Amino acid sequence: MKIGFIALSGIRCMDPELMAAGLNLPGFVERSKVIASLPSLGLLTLAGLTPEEHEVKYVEMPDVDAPDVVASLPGPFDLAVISSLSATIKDAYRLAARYRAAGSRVVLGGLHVTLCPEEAETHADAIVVGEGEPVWREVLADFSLGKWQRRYQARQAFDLAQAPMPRFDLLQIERYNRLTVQTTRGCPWNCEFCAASIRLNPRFRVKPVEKVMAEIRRIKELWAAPFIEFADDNTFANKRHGHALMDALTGEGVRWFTETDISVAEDVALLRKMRRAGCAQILIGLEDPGAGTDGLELKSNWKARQSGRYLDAIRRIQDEGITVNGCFILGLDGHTPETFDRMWEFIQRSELFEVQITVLTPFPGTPLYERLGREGRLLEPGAWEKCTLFDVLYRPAQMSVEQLRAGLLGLAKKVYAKETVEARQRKFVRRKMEREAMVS
Ligand code: B12
Repeated sequence: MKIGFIALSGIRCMDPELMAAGLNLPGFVERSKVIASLPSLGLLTLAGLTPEEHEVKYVEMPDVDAPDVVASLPGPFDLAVISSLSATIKDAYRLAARYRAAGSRVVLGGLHVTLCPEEAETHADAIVVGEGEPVWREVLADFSLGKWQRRYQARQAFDLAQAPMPRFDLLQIERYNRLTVQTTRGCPWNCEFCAASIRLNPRFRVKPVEKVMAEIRRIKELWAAPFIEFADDNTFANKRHGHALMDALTGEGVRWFTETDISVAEDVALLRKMRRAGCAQILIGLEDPGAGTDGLELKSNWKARQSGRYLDAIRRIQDEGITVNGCFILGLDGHTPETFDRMWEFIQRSELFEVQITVLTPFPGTPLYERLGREGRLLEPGAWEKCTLFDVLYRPAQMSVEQLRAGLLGLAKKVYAKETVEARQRKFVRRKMEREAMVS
């Protein structure tokens, strides 16, 4: 078969005022420029599992309604394979309809399809719920024979020791300024709002270090000194794996960025290894530096138990020369119109190198979505295109929707003002120089 792996790329925000304020991704235009071009690792992974008898192509599609796409769909393909996030699912459905009208079969999978399978099923020949690897060869074999199921779903969590090599070679490498590699899947915590890989499968797993290194070396064959983003939810949740990974990465000449939790601050030896192994920055979901985190993490209220230590933990990480991108969520149930000033004061005191502020987002299929639904607080159920982390989709507990929007915008203008950003970054550099002077 001729198979097209189609990624709906780019970033989204539906609120024009926020968009104009440059809030269209983690709050800062620079990072949005950097990461907006990341490829779909899910599709590259499935391409890596696709038997050689098939002809495969990877297509990035930033705008499914662009005149050139409408005039001439990339292809023709016997099978169009489309990945889904909530914000772009309606684009995916329109595209699927066009491919089907043109005679291609369409398979849909990914996070949104997993969270809303009944809806997705009406837009495709087949859907895959959950992780793709365990069922992908069966899907292809069935389509090759012309007899497939409407829905495929893995029975158990995929063993990352069996992970295929993603087909990085299908990419036009020069289009990208970083590439993704996955080192872990899932997260040991269960935050009410989380719409990432714990929704594909709740089990936290690590990929064997030698597999990760093989992927990195494969990338280096295509791009000598790459910048890598680990497509993980919590890279250092398993400290033993983290240490082993850092030992293996040291000396590879790779710079990288990742997401993890605040517990890295407790392991200074790991932080030192991370720095030596090329860590450029870590992103940490702090969510709120105070009482706002209460009840957020559903297993053991872990985040609420950490939040009192944030200042010290940030200092400890940054003192090891690793910059922290601290992420805060606005609109939690404990938040009032006064919260924005409290956040601002904390951000200033924290000396965080980078900051990301987003609005609480009820992604479908999350415990948060269920709860807000039960409480009658969802404003536009089904407006998946607004699941961008910047658009307000629910009625906050202690303020109006407009107060939340205005508070987000006001805080963003302060946090991302050129002089504030520069001052934050200067502080990091100054402290680094002071430390180095003390050592020498
Ligand atoms: C890298 C990344 C991006 C990249 C690349 C996105 C892409 N095309 O994959 C970029 C920067 C473009 C991006 C953009 C956005 N992102 Co993003 N991103 C991530 C990140 C950090 C990693 C995703 C990843 O690579 N996972 C690893 C791969 C292997 O997993 P996977 O893609 O899910 O694929 C597996 C399965 O889902 C399945 N599968 C996937 N697709 C298909 C298709 C078929 C046919 C089949 C059979 C199986 C299958 O098989 C794969 C292997 O098991 C996650 C957060 C995280 N830490 O996970 C957020 C995340 C996915 N992003 C998110 C969001 C909100 C966005 C944006 C809306 C932000 C914005 N405001 O613009 C945009 C929308 C992009 C778009 N155009 O659709 C949310 C999505 C939540 C949701 N349920 O929808 C996440 C979870 C972050 C969060 N804070 O919640 N993102």
